[in-house]
Amino acid sequence: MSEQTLVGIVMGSTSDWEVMKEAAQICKDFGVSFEARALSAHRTPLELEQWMEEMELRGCQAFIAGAGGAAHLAGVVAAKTILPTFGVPIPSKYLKGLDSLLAMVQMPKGIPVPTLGIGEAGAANAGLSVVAMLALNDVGLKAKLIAFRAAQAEKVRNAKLPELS
Ligand code: RP5
Repeated sequence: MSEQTLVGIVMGSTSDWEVMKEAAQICKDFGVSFEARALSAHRTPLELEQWMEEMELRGCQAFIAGAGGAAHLAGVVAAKTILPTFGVPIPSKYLKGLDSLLAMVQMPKGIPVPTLGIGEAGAANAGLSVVAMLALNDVGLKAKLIAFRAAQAEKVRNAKLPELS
């Protein structure tokens, strides 16, 4: 069997990659194996299902799904698996991602989609949420997450505000 791939990152379109690459970058930085694909709930529903099945066979532990507009992708992914599925609302052309956010976060009771903020910060935080989840059973990953937090705190402590002119 091929090596385990812990995280499946899926987005509705290649146009979502600029945002979703933030989630992939977090996985990469923490040494968490992932596969990222552009697969749509409405354009390629069969391929989405096949990929998800394959990911589960490869030992996937969580999905991150990003989509824009009537962003049903995360809900569809969550419906097809019991693995945790995190949603990332992608900024949309006319409603700036508010449509994507509401479509994801307002899932009816029973099939949750823990939803992050709109855009890059949401994508990065989805990655960090998955890292935190995996760190529950991985001491090495836990240490990396603690170090990441400490480095962030140190940056704030050392920050200097600009002088007044
Ligand atoms: C959604 O429609 C995608 O997630 C993307 O955010 C949006 C626009 O897709 P493209 O027209 O750029 O392919 O399905």
